[in-house]
Amino acid sequence: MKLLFVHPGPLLYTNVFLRLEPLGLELVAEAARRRKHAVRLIDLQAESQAAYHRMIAEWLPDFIAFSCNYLANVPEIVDLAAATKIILPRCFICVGGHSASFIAETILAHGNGAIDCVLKGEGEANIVELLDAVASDVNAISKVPGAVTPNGNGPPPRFVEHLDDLRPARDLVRNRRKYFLGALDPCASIEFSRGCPWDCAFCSAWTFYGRSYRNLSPERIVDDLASISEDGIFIVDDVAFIQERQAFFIGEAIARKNIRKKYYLETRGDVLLRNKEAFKFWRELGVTQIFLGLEAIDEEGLRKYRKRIPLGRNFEALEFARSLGVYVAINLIADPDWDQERFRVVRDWCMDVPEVVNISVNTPYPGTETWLTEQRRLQTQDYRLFDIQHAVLPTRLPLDVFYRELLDTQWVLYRRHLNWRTTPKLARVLARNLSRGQINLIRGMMNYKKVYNVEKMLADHARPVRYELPTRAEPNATIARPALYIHAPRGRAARNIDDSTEHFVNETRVGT
Ligand code: B12
Ligand code: SF4
Repeated sequence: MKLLFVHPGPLLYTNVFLRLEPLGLELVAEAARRRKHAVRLIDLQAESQAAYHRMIAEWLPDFIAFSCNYLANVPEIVDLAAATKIILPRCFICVGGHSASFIAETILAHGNGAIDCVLKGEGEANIVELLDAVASDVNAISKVPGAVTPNGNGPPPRFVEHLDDLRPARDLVRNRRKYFLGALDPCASIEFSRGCPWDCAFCSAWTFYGRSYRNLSPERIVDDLASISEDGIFIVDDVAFIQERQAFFIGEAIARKNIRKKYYLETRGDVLLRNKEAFKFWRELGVTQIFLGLEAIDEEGLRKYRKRIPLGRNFEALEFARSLGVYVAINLIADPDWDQERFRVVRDWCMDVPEVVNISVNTPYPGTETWLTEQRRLQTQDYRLFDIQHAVLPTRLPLDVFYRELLDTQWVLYRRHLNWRTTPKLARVLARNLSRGQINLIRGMMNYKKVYNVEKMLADHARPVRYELPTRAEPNATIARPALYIHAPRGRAARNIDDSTEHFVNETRVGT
């Protein structure tokens, strides 16, 4: 069959700070290609919808698979599926990915016949069986693990047996130079591990993977890394280097091969402090940027987001990250409940620390525990606003004042850190990128005021809404924790970490 894999268009961030290769979709596409199908991939973060329409009209695919990791992309995917079904009524249309897995039935309903199947969970493990069914036995489609179809649902999705077995189909992406992550321009993505053993209330990374944690082998990682031509590498792991030993194994294998790259990674403050030697080693190997999810700068905030890291430890982690001499970015979560005084305190704090501070807005997502308690408070059910830059919960301040405070804070920070006139290091990086023909970050910076703009944010809220995220109306609706999981939890055995790390996780997690 002719298969087309599609990543939807950019969200707000992508227009300024980063655009990353669709790694998950590349893996699913590779699993399908191994079965000798003709496979193409189009990434609408980097190409236009017109290019998509041209491609389907010329190539006439038999099967189209959309990747829906982000809730905000749901309307775009539903509209594309509907438009495609009119042109290619016999084409089988499937949607998969992180967010689609949590709202599979709803996506089918929005599609109104245009979407034939939502395939939940890890795509590599289940796509092949789906393709076999589509090609030869339509009655088998609804029995494929993870499949949700108008004719019924298959058994729970299966896990990939060995993460080492597949390499992402990086060659299918048409313009790799479009991918960048801040100063790392161009930048490729790589996975060292999958899943997360913690269970933060606002996050669905752990519910998707059933609180499992698996590693890729150092050999597989080095093999993949050696094939990547980009200098910049984004390590997509939710929490990088949870286990010091594993961090050393991978690092030593990379050093032996003499691979030189610049890495960006995301981790937790307590992991950074626990595995200091590993992070020092990785600094030598080329880590240039670390993203720390502090989430809050006060104890009350940390409790609210159920991150059991004492504030003092977080600040200690920050000190340590600074001592590494890497570029540190911090994430804080702005609560819609914030008033002007709270914004002022945060602004002052941000101006006192040398790090780049990223401020996102507290947003409940399906698949999280927060969703269970907060969904009834939503002031909008417009998918497009669920990008953690818009406020979907009621704000204490009038909405326009909230956005003005938020955007003023972001602007102050942006000007301080991303001003090439006052930051000579940045000017050098931009000049170097420019000399190699890489202008993604420069272009993003020029977009800043158009993207982060109060009038535009308010206009986003005023758009007519065609697809609404359904919520449960009962005021005290409770769902048992296991109902949140996409991949069924298999306990300790599914976490490939040593006992001391398991113990450390248990001490720092909050769940039951
Ligand atoms: C890397 C990452 C990013 C990258 C994006 C990479 C990219 N281009 O896809 C960056 C840093 C840009 C990013 C940004 C954001 N992210 Co993000 N991100 C992640 C993260 C940590 C890992 C994703 C990843 O690459 N995993 C590795 C690959 C191999 O897995 P995968 O992509 O999930 O693909 C697998 C399955 O999903 C499935 N699959 C995927 N596509 C398809 C398609 C088909 C047809 C099928 C069958 C299966 C399938 O199979 C794949 C292989 O197993 C996830 C958390 C997580 N663990 O999933 C959050 C996550 C997806 N992000 C999240 C959010 C909120 C965001 C942001 C809105 C805010 C933010 N700052 O984090 C922005 C907006 C994104 C944008 N487009 O502008 C939320 C999603 C919430 C939601 N329900 O919408 C997540 C779940 C994190 C969380 N804390 O809850 N993100
Ligand atoms: S540590 Fe918490 S926020 Fe981070 S990925 Fe794990 S569960 Fe999500």
